[in-house]
Amino acid sequence: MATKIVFDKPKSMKEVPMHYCPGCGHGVIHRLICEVIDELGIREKAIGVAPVGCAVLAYDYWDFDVSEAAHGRAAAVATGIKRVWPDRLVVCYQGDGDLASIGMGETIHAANRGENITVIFVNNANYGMTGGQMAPTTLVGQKTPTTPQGRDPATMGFPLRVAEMLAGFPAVRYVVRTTVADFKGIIQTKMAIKKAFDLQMKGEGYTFVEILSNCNTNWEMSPGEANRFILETMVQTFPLGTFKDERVV
Ligand SMILES: Cc1ncc(C[n+]2csc(CCOP(=O)(O)OP(=O)(O)O)c2C)c(N)n1
Repeated sequence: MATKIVFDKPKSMKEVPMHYCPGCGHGVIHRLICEVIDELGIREKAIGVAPVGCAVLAYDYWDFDVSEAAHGRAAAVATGIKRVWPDRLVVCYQGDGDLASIGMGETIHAANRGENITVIFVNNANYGMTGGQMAPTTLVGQKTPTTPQGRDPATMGFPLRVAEMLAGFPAVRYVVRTTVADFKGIIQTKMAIKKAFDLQMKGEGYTFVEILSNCNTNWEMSPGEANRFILETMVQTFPLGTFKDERVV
C-alpha cells in the first residue's frame, strides 16, 4: 500500500536545521510564511528582506529570493525592491530592536507612504541576538541586562505599541497583532499572514503583522513558561487583535 503523506515541509522551506534556541517562535513564523507562500502559489514571485537580529540567517531557511538589509533598514530596502518589481510579493521580517529602535524612521515613513509591502514584526520584548537588552517593546518592570531593576518608565519610557501607532496612518491598509504562543495563535497568525500577502498581491497597500513571540533563553524561562508569560502578561501591554482593516486612501 502506498504511503500517504499527511504532513510535510513547505516547498518554500529549505531542508536544513535551524540555529534558533529550542522553543523560540522564529522557526514557527518562518514556516508559516513558507506555508502561505506555497498555498498562494507565489514562490517564484516572493522576495524576503531579512533583518539583523536572531533571524539574520532567514535566507538560509527560505527557499525563495531574499535580500539582507542593514540593521533597521528593511523597509527602505523593501521599498526599493517593490517599486522596481511591483508584481512581486515583498516581505520584511524584523525584530523589535531592528524595527522599533534603529529602524523606526524607515518603519514610520514606509507605512506613512503606504508602500505596498508586508512587514512581519516579531515582538519578543528584547534584543534577542545580542543578549536580551531592553528594546522599545520591553515591558514595564521587565528585567533585562540593561534594566537590571526592571524597566522604569520614568527614565526609560513606556513600551512602544507599534501596531496601534501605525494603524493611525491613513495610507496603512491592514494592521494586526497575533501570537505564536499557542495553537490558536499560530492558526490566527497564519490567517493574518495570508490576508496580508493576499492584500499586497492585490495592490491594496501597506500591511503589518505584529507577532508576539517568546525569547525563552533571555527571559530565563522554559519554553512553556515563556509562552504562558506571553498569554498571561505580555498581552496586557500588547493586546491581540486587528487594529485596522480598511482602505482609506
Ligand atoms: C548598525 C548596527 N547596530 C547594532 C548592531 C548589533 N545588533 C545585532 S542584532 C541586534 C538586536 C536585534 O534585536 P531584535 O531586532 O529585537 O531581534 P531578535 O534578535 O530579538 O530577533 C543588534 C543591536 C548591528 N548589527 N548593526
